[in-house]
Amino acid sequence: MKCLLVGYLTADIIAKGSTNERRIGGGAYYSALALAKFCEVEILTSVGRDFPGEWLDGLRERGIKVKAIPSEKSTTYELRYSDGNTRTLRLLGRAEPITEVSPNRYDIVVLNPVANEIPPETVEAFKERTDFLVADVQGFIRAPQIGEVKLISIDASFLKGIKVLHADISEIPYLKSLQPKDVEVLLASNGPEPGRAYLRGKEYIYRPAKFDVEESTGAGDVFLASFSYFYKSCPFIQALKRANAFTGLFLERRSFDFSMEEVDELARRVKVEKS
Ligand code: INS
Repeated sequence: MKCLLVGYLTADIIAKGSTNERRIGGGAYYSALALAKFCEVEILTSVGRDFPGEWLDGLRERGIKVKAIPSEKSTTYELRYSDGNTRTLRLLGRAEPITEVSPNRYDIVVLNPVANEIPPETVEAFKERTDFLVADVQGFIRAPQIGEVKLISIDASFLKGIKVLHADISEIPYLKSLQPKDVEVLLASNGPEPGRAYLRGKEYIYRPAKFDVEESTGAGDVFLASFSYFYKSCPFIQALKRANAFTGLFLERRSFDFSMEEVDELARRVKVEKS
């Protein structure tokens, strides 16, 4: 299966207490790693000359192809955690917007912007490149200014008709002109707390299995990508349970070194009910 991820690869400065760690990140990065367990994966991004070559080599070593639009700067975020699931975000630098569209067709295209890098026209163009377009809301509603991240309301009607849309529950009010029934599946997650999922507008509540985590970077990105992959081949509720389990195992280990047997075993502990 051929998948394309679109969005910035970032330099993340992860601040916990008095410690700072600098590492590769971005919604496209975490979604790509999740999909690379099952699929052939490409990333369309934009990074600056300062972006560490070994980070890109690390992706290529996992078989992930990277097409990077050259840029003056790279996108850099500071993520300051006050506990495993609570953080504040500061944008420190931003690369060029992604206005290029790949000529090829893909089985899945995941649009996962983090700093307003994907304009609505690019979304429209990608509707022609796949029958399975999925997106994360996060980077569509962040103002692209440097400094503490501020969310902005958008006319989200350009997202109508896509297969899967993911948002944090707190992001939903920023989406104007878009109802749950306007996309096939809407996933509204709430960290470790029960989330809501809508299938063609019909609401379900899911209860993830709980883990104590040190940080939750990439959780939504892994949830969206793994749900999309599972939903391509299994029914909605099973895909939802598996994606919750897959994300839980990733957060517990901060790696993708686990088997589908482990995913399926944990998936049995995820509860989904119609609301
Ligand atoms: C992280 C991660 C998060 C996103 C952050 C990014 O690496 O991808 O999902 O919200 O902006 O820096």
